[in-house]
Amino acid sequence: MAARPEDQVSEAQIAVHWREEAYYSPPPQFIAQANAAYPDILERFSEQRFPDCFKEYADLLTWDSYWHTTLDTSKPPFWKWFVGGRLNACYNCVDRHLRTSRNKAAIIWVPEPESEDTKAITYQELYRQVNEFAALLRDHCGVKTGDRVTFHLPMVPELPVSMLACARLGAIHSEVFGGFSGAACGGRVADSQSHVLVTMDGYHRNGELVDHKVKADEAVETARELGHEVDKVLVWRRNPGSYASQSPMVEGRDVFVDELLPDYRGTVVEPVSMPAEAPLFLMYTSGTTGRPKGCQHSTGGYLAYVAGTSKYYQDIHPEDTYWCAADIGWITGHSYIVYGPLALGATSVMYEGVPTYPDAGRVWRIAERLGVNIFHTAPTTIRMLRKLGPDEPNKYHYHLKHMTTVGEPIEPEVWRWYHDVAGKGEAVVVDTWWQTETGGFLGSTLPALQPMKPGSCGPGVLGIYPVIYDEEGSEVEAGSERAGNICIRNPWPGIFQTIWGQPDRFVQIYYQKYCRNADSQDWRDWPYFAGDGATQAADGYFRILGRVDDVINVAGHRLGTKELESACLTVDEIAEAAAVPVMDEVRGRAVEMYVALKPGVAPSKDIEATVAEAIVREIGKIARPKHVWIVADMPKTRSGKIMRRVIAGISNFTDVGDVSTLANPEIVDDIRHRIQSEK
Ligand code: 6R9
Repeated sequence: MAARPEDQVSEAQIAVHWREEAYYSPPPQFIAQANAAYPDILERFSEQRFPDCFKEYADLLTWDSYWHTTLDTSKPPFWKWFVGGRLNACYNCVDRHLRTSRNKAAIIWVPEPESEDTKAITYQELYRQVNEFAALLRDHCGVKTGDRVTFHLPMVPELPVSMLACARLGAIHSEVFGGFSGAACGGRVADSQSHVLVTMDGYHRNGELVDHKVKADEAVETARELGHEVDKVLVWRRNPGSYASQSPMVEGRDVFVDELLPDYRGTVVEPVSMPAEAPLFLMYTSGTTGRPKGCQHSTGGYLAYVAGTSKYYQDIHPEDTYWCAADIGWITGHSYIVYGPLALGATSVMYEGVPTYPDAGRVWRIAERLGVNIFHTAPTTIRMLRKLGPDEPNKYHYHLKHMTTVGEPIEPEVWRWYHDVAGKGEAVVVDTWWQTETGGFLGSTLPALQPMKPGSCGPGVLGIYPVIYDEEGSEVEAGSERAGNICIRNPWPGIFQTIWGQPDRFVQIYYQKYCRNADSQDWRDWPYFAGDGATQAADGYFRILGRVDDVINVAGHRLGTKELESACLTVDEIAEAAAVPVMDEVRGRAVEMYVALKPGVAPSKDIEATVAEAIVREIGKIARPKHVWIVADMPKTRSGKIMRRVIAGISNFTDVGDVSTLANPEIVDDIRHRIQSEK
């Protein structure tokens, strides 16, 4: 990637630079029981021990045959881990725990209506369900090893069951976040060439029973427009026997899973022994162009990495009740609700609905009732709970030993509420920085060994060696207060393998910018470019400032400016559109859309509303803009590129920089007056 183009918008540009240098120590009770309690672990993962240090993570798994090469770098940057090794991810997450933990809860599911019973699914029960669904996928749908299967499932136990069933067959699952629109799902179905789509009729959220199956129909339609046919739509029912959707079942295409499953009762499907480098799943994320990127994760390296980081960073022990309150539709849920905890044989809690319905005490009530002692969530949830129910935690009797935050920068004052009030001052807090692409954590404190510093994620995690480069590729020194692009110097087992079907784009986006020698097979010449701005303090701790590319992180969800803009352009009246990030008290950042109308079209509130609706239709509710501004024109370069960075500056009342080289500098003041009078 070339130096940042002028027309790119950057979250780091609007980041608030807090200077927080206070340290917090982990409570002694935590240290006494921690999985990583002795500093020798830092030695075991020192740079001199790379890449063999990661064998320690791989040894947490059960292998059908061992690898002969820990890291193969012969085709950079397509790294291969544990080459020659074979294993099955489902076997590792389910079967192997039966011997000791058959009757232990693997998953505890809390449905949204509080009147509905919480469900505990034992490892034995999970084994049965996964086998039966795997048999159905194989025998009814013809799913084979290597096929892709798309899920558009909400937070129900059927989602991990479906994931593990695919893993059992060696099929590649691709879960699309349930809140995404049918159109967004269809685009991903077509990109991954999935012939089977797994969905659910409906689910509970915020007091409503949401009709979800209708989105599957849209998804199939969108995929068809893109030239791809879906053969089968498998519909789980939220309440077997009754149907929660208005959408008609399509003869020959749609089937109710609960009607077919009895045919497979008791069927056992042999787990397929997969090469370590076989893809386990795809997870789509937004990029700098309209086309989402299907991040392809491996079986052996990924599973080893999430098992290892779950053990040392989440500090999961067999007796813990661990709750990661993320959605499985995001990488956090894949790695730290399903694969990491289950690989360790832990009990993983998942819930339906939202943290604030029926009230802001819900989360703490669940923690009390289930005896949750490890809790994982995102700053956006913490901000919301702090705003809506600042004293709620005091009303409930629960004791957390460990809390995590992930997904966005957390402000020091929000961190303190999380630590002091939500955690009652008893828990260690880890701020984990990482990405869909990276499979697992990149930056965090090792909870018993490294003190916490609010607002900083900490140093690189075990075996990860981050560095900050400036635009020219020179290292930015720790303690210099200068911001730059955070990169990772070395490969690690959890790193994604490629962008599905777009290997050139993979190299270009993540490695080209700082590659020192394209002919080199030495990993040292291929730093990973994360796309985040960061600073590093003198103590080595990193502070993440936000994305430096055209990605806006709203409430921890990545949205591409190009996706938002092309959604706007589906509205007839719109000639041009620009999406920019603005600071938001609860969601961290929000999106504002700037649109210019086609000649002769008069501005109106109706058009603003239509634009917002178009975005919800094309992407999903999470992308709904905070504001749609209709402007006379966009600030543009002489070559006609929209200067989003200038608009973001105006919108956030920050410096817009030198605008004298614009083709239309007068528009800057014009837009500024407009915004200032209305904001
Ligand atoms: C796991 C996940 C990745 C982007 C990432 C960065 C931001 C994630 C963060 C954080 C500050 C943290 N991010 N964790 N920023 N502090 N602890 O969130 O993946 O959805 O792909 O988002 O989120 O900007 O580049 P993903």
